[in-house]
Amino acid sequence: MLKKTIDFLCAIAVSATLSAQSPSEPLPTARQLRWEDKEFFLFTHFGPNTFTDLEWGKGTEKEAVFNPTQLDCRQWCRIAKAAGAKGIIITAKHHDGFCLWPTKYSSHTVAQSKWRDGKGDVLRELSDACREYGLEFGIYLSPWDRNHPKYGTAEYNAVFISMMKEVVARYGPLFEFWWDGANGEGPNGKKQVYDWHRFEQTMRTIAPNTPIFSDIGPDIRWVGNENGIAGATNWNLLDTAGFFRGEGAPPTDTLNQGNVNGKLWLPAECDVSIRPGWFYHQSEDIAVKRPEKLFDLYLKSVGRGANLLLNVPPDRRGLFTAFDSAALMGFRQLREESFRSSLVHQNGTTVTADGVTNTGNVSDGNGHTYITLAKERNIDITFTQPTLVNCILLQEPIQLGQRVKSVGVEVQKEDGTIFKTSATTIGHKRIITFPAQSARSVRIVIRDCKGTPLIGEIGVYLIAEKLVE
Ligand code: FUL
Ligand code: CA
Repeated sequence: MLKKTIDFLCAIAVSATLSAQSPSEPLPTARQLRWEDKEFFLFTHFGPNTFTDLEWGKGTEKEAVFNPTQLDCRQWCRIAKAAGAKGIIITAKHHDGFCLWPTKYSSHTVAQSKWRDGKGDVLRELSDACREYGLEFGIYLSPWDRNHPKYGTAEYNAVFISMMKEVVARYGPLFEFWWDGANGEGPNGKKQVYDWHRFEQTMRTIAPNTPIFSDIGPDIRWVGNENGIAGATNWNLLDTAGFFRGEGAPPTDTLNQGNVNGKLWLPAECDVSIRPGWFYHQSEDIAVKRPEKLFDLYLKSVGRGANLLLNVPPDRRGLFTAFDSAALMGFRQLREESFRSSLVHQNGTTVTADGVTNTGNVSDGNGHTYITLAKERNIDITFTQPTLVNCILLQEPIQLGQRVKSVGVEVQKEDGTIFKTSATTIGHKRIITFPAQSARSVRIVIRDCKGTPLIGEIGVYLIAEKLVE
């Protein structure tokens, strides 16, 4: 509770320095705000499945199967960094129970494998490499464990807690901790009754700044699918009362869209793999998603106010393949080319809104500085000459809550007619694309909003036609 209060006060302090606008609750904590600004990071699934060609290992695999021949986490980081990802989250332990670090609490780990004579530690290597490359480091730890002898008994909860403590102490600080909702049977044929309450308390005590992901948070929610697609309407708000992780989770469309009047701030994370599977399978080398597909997912995740967690699995060498790396570089290039320069910065372009004097706040590249639309709810971007546009980027200053329910875009065309399109929520970011129009001006109209509309950023772009739906 004390922690919640402190986080709340931090969020208020951030907003107070920017303006005296009153917040629209619920608000993100400082822990969530930091996370939301990261937007795009990598997931990586690695373990015995990489070598057995499975997606869900049985837990009976011999430790010797785990034997990458050229493991190099610095190679993963170089590629992640070059792709513009802000961090990497790794499956420290997947459902098969194999631990990528030499834990004291299991005998099914890298220490029992032949890899580096049992002296290897993937988490050590990756966390060090992330720090070296200026990337964030995060951990996925599956509660479901098909190997651990204690799984399916009350004692397993203490094992899981010890593992969490161990990885946080050894490899932290972590920018995200990932709890998978899957809960199947273990070696004794029983399902575990997870002590989520203790798990949560433990994490809050040992890693108060680390946001936790699960179906229903407490900090980050699942988006309801594994396709990387957030709802076209996406509230950072959710009601979780009466729901649980796993089978008792809210309906997937609720997770996908959030609740307009939800009581908790719970932003969505879109987890999706660059390949059909989560783990590496050679047969899927030909099915790596193309840069255009990744860009489309970016529009449907980050461009709908969620974050994108893109899985890139290392192969049996322990390296990202050239297929994945090429796709990531192409993806980076498409984002860069598209969003390099906003036409709002084009010479002579003006931004006007009735009663607003600080319109520079919507084009300073900082989503947290904003303008207040206290009178008219229109913002006009006027060019000195007809300008081709097909993409609008909007942001709300979410430190003061999420407000906009409906937004219109009206392009005053060179021929005097008006092209209209619209979207619903904005939140952290909204990217709207449409067929290119020759514009004299663009009007943003806030049609429906909870309280006074606040707009943090407006970007206007002409992106490659093949990227526009
Ligand atoms: C799911 C797991 O069952 C998959 O194997 C994968 O790890 C995915 C990210 O989460 O619940
Ligand atoms: Ca701004």
